[in-house]
Amino acid sequence: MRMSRYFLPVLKENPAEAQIVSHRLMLRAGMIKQSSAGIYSWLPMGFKVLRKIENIVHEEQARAGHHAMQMPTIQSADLWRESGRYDAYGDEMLRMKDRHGRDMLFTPTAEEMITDIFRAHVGSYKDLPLTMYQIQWKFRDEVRPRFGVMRGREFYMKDGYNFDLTKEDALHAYNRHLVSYLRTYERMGLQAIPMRADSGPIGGDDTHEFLVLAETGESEVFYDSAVTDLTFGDRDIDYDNVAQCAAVMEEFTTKYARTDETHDAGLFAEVPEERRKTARGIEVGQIFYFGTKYSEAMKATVQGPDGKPVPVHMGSHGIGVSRLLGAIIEASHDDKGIIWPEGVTPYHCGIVNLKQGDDEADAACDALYKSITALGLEPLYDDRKERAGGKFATMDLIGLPWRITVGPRGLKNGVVELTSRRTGESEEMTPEAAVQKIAEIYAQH
Ligand code: 5CA
Repeated sequence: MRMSRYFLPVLKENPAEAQIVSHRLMLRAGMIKQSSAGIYSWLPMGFKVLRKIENIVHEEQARAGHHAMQMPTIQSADLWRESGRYDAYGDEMLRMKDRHGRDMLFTPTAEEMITDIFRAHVGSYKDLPLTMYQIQWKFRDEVRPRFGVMRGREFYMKDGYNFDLTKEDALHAYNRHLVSYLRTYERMGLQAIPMRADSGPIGGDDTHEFLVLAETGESEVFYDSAVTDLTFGDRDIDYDNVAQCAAVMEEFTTKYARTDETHDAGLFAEVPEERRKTARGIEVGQIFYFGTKYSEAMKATVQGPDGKPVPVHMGSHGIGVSRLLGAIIEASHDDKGIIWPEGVTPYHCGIVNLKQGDDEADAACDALYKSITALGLEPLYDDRKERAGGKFATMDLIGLPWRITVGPRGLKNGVVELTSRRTGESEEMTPEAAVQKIAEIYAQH
C-alpha cells in the first residue's frame, strides 16, 4: 500500500475522551472512529488488524477440528424464552420489535440459537462429538461502555459450542478448547493466562477466563508467578488425544490463578510468598462447561447407544476478537506508539523514502516494494512529500514492526537501513539483504 493513496486519518493530538493507552493509540493511528457510546466504525487499518486476528482464530479452530458457521445477529425472542434467558438477561439485552410486533433481539451470545440448530438436525449419539463456532458481531448494552473496543456495546466475538454424549467427552472438549486458545493467543504475541472464574449469565460450574496482565485491565487477579513462566510454544498436540489435552490443561491450570470472583485467600496463602502476585488483567476469552443446562431446557437430546433419548452435554467458548486489539496494544506499545507483534501487524514492514521525488530514492523504494510484495508480504510505503521526522513519527505511531529507510546518502554506498520498532536498533545493509531479512522474519509467522 502506498501511503499517498491510503485512508489513514492519524490524529496529532491526544483525544480527550480516551482514558487508556490502547484507546488513545487506536484513535490516533486512525484505526477506529466512535459512532456512539461503545459502537465503532473500523477504518481500513483497524479493520486489517481485526481481520488478521480473526484469521488466526479461524486457523486455530480448524486445527482443533471445529466447524465455522454463522448465525443471525437478529434473533427471535421465542427461542430465548425457552431457555428462560429472555427475562434473565435484563437490560444488557437490546430488544426490538419487527413490523408485525414480534419480539426480536440483537444476539449477546448464541447458546439458544445453536441448540435450536442442533436439535433440528442431530438425532443420534453417532453424530457426536460436534463443535461449531462463529465469529460474529454481538451487542450487549453495557452499563458503562468504555476504554474503546475493550468494553464496547457492539463487539466482535468468536463463540463456539460443543455437543457431547457424556460429561467426560464434554470435558475433553473443554480441555481441547483450552489448548487451542493457548496457541491462538501466543500466535498474536500475547501471554493469556487461564484463571478460574465465575460463569455469570452463561451458567455452569467449570469455567476459565484467559487474562492478559495489564495495569489497565478491568479484572483484579491473583496468581502464582510460576504461571507466567509457562509457554505453549510450538508443541505438536493431537487434539483428539484425550490424555494429551488433559495434560496441557493440568499444566496450565493447577497453579493458583484466579480472578477476584473466585479468589480464595486461604488457598492463595499456600503459594510461597515471593511468588504470590496481585495484578490487573484483561479478559480476552472464556471457556465454559455447563452440562445439560440448555439441552434440558430446550429438549436437545440424541438417541443414546441404548436407544433412549439423552440430553447432550454442552459447553461454550468465547474469544473477544475486537477486544484483542486493545489488549495487544496495552501489552505492546511505548511512548511513541503501537508495537505490533509480527503475527497481527497490519503491514509487514514500512518503507520510508527520505527524499520523495529524488529519482534514485524513488526507484529504490519501488524496487523494494516490488520485491517484498513478490514474497507474498505487504509493505506500507510512505511515498508522501513530507519531512523525514513526520514520516518516522507516523511509522512509530502505527507500529509496524520493521521499517526500511531509503535515502540518497545511503544509496550512494549501496545501502538502506532496517530498523526494528521494538528495539529501535537499525542496521545498514543492501536492499537485497533487507528483503531477505524481512522474508526470514515472516517465515516464522
Ligand atoms: N457464550 C459465551 C462463550 S461463547 C460468552 O458469551 N462468553 S463471554 O461472555 O465471556 O464473552 C466472550 C468474550 O467476549 C470475553 O471473554 C471478552 O473477551 C469478550 N467480551 C465480552 N463482553 C465484551 C464487551 N462488552 N466488549 C468487548 N469484548 C467483550
